Amino acid sequence: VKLENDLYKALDQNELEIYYQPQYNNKTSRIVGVEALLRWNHPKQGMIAPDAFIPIAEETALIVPIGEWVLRESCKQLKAWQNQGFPLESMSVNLSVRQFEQNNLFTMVSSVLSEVGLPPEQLELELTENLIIKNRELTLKTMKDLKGLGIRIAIDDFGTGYSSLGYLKSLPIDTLKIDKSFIQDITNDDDNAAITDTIITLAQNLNLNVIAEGVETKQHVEFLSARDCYLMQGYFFSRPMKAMDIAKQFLTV
Ligand code: G
Ligand code: G
Ligand code: MN
Ligand code: NA
Repeated sequence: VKLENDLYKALDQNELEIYYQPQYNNKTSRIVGVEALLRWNHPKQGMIAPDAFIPIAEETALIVPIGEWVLRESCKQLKAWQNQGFPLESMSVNLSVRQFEQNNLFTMVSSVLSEVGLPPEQLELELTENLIIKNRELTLKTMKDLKGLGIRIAIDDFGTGYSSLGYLKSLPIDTLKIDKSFIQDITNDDDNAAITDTIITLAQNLNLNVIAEGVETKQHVEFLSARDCYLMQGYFFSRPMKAMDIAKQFLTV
């Protein structure tokens, strides 16, 4: 209850902060985009990870104003980096179930994009499989509306949910993000290697982009490269960082 009360004030008191994690194209050795990852700088408890407060934000519906703030701030940040000459092409933003179910989601996203002046195709919204199986009709309609704007849609944590392949095929999806739990063990665990292999092949056959998450070692990079999965995100390349640190580290003038 205490954390919940504090969360009501967090946005107004500027305690929320967005970290950004680079997404690499290992073929061109360039960062193509970043994922926005929310952090809560709690005045007493210090930095709180999203796993500890996103569920509370969902239950209380605070995720709605917080999510809108994340979207606006991250789109503005991408625009700012581009204006500084940093050739990033994409911002990935996580969307939770509660947000996805808001009937003004389309209006909210389109007004943020026009307010910021960001081309819609530079925004990728990450949804989880669990969200898309909740209400099939609403999911399809909402996704089609969003796609109509020109934005891209990624399925996050792919492989950990329960959606069927036939259903996935019917949705306007651009990208599969391979869950980090599969990547973490690919070099020791034959099952995880097989699953990762299968997801990459699935994406390639369905003409979807595929990005591996949780890429931590050179072995991971080699495994993925050998299978032509060249989009990667993980500690091997960079941890999620403050916007300023991203610029310091990667903005070459
Ligand atoms: O950054 P970290 O690895 O701790 O993130 C943990 C989880 O929190 C991830 O599943 C991520 O999708 C989720 N998350 C991070 N930022 C946001 C956000 O802005 N909105 C939502 N809905 N989830 C987020
Ligand atoms: O949105 P999603 O659930 O995919 O969130 C990604 C999470 O994974 C974030 O909490 C981020 O901090 C974390 N993460 C990013 N790269 C790595 C990595 O290489 N290893 C591990 N263990 N976690 C990572
Ligand atoms: Mn994500
Ligand atoms: Na993920």
